[in-house]
Amino acid sequence: QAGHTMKNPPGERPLPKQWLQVAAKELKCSEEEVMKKLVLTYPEGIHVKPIYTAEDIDWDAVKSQLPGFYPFTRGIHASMYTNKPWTIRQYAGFSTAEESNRFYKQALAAGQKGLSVAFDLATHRGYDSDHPRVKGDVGMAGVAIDSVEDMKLLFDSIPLDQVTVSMTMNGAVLPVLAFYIVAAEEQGVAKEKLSGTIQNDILKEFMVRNTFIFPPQPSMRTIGDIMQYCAQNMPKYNTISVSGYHMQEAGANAALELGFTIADGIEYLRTGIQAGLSVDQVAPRVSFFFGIGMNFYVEIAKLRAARKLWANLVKEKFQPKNPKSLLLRTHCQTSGYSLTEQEPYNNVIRTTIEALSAVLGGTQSLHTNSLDEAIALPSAFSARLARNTQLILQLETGIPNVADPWGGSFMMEALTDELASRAEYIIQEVEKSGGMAKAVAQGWPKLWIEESAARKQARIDSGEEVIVGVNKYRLESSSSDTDFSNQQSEELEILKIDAQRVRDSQIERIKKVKSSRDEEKVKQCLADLEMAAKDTSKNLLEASVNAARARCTLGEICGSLEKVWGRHVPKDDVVSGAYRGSYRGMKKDAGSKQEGYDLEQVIEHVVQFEERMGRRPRILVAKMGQDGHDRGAKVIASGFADLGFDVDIGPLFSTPQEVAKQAIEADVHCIGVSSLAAAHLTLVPELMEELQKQSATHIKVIVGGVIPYTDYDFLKKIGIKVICGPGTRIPDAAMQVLKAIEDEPIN
Ligand code: SCD
Repeated sequence: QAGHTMKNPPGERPLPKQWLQVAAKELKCSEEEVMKKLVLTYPEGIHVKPIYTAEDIDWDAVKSQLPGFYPFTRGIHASMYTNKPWTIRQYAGFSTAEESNRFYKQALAAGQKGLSVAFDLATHRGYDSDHPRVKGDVGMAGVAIDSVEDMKLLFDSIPLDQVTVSMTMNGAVLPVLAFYIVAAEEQGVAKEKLSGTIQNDILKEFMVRNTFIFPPQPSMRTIGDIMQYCAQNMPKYNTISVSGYHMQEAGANAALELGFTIADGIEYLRTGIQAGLSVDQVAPRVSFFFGIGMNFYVEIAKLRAARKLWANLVKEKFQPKNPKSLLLRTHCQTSGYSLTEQEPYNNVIRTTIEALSAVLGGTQSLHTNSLDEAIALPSAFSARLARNTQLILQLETGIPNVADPWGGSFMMEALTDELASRAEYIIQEVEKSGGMAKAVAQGWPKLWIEESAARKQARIDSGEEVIVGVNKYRLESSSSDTDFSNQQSEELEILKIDAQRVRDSQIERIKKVKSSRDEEKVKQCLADLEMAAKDTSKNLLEASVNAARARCTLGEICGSLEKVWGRHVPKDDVVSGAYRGSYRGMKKDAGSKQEGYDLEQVIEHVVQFEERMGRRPRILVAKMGQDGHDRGAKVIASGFADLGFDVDIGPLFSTPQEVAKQAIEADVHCIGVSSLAAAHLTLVPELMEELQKQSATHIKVIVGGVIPYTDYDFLKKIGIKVICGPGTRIPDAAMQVLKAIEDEPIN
């Protein structure tokens, strides 16, 4: 896929002869062996050499580049952080609007500069908190917002003309942005004064994040309408945050993340232009969002390459007049995927290093993850530590005192060019498909990312890619069970949300809102919305703002649009062969965990199982509730399929009853529930009850994902046979499943 090779790319240019001779002596081997040992191949297909020289770069081009100058490789501002540091913008939200508001005010008082709202999954998917499909999701992975009244509470005593707010919302973007505009209006802040960002990036939702509601076409029209409305009414507002972050979280390597994200950006410029705007009305308000993982140099190079690519492509394709149209402004977030459940304090170190990459890469705004995010929602302690990571970088290290300190480094400049060239190849492939909307509809970008994820998992499971404390130098388990619990994780204070209490209080407020509004007005606004959904000459955001003022709820607004557009149902394919193809056999060097199962052992067991039982072990990989994070589910599905399992993958957003029905109909041996959005305590017991009701307790249930240790006992008591936390190797998980199916003791 991304294996495109540049004409003699830097990584393939020969190493200096005199250096090779000395290195061969140091390594006590031949010069060829030096190359074999020290030249590495990264997942992006880039060969990384042990040293770089002036031969690897175009020195004449590099030496004249300055921060603040086209093509902005070195940064979008001339002075960068020497004048103004990046914005510390922590993504947060949980439970009710009141509780999140309290948290935001404390964060601002403790040094945070901008806000970033995490909404719960019910809100993302356009359901009010009283909807039966969202029983387990209300207030769990973000704050519950049902109407403008919730939004007003969320920003109570926070001046929206001074604090910039980012809202991560894509599916239910119309009601949420409308609630925000009306909440500001009722706070006395005119919409012209609002600055901030709405994520509004639906293409990556269809590709990887899955919190869409409507089909692609009306979703793209919505984006055009939002751009149009904001160009007229909210000139300082960023209408989109084109997001690569979720692609990286879903398993994309840096080249894929960069290529697809820039291609998405181009598609959105076209969307704005189609909505009747000029490129200079759209492009300066388009912002970006990248994930920052552990490959230190590559992540810095990625941000430098992103700016250069964007400036070049926008110039070439759209010929803007406003120089601001060429600037790629970005937010970054450290990688959630890189965090481990085992020895969670190591996560502070990982996050610090990733934050450093983002800053050295010249980000405008940054979120640093909390150390406990692989286990549960961040606690007050871990959130403070995460914020302090940025404050220390800004105030204690001297790092902001120099703009683009990596500029002119042979290695960094070569890596920047090579990554840009690989991303450019991907962008060309997208353009050949007719642009990103068409490519996404064809489905291949999603498959490329899933393949990249399966390969990464295989590299981790075989020990080729090291994760300290997980697949190397792992602490001994504190107990004899297989859950690999360890003391550090157990000691962490964990933020618990009382789902029932939050849902009850939201339902109360919905009732109150509905009992005090003008029903005639509500009916009229909802009818107008339906009309706007049909008539493309009407502006959808304008109709939504009117509906928000009349106290229509989020569910009602989305419901009116759904009547016209329907709900999008995703198609699911499982990648095959990538996991097995990338698994190189278990490393058995010092520190490696040697007691896990190797791939061939598990395949052998599966074959024996089939001989004994007359059919292969069959598993249904299920996602329940509104949790669309399906990297784990997809990786398990393709990994298990490569091991010989018969794998069914259930539709996203299923209810426990639907999962039980599908499992019984497909006559599976086992259901593997993947839960990353904290709803397992509500949804898993419901699934167990349903299996009991249907006399299907012979179907074993295993649970994987973000499950706090404190929940293990409860889950085991209700009959969960195996719990696989983050960091569980696929061969080990598969063996546990086989044993559970055969009622053998699991050790
Ligand atoms: C900055 N400024 C400078 C300057 N540096 N002026 C002169 N000299 C310098 N050196 C100016 C800018 O031009 C701007 O002014 C102002 O200072 C603010 O700076 P900014 O750089 O625009 O910073 P900010 O306001 O923070 O905006 C950053 C973005 C914005 C543009 C990137 O879109 C943003 O905040 N994005 C955040 C997105 C986010 O938080 N997403 C969370 C996603 P002017 O305004 O006058 O130009 C979470 C998520 O999805 C999690 C995963 C999941 O849920 O699945």
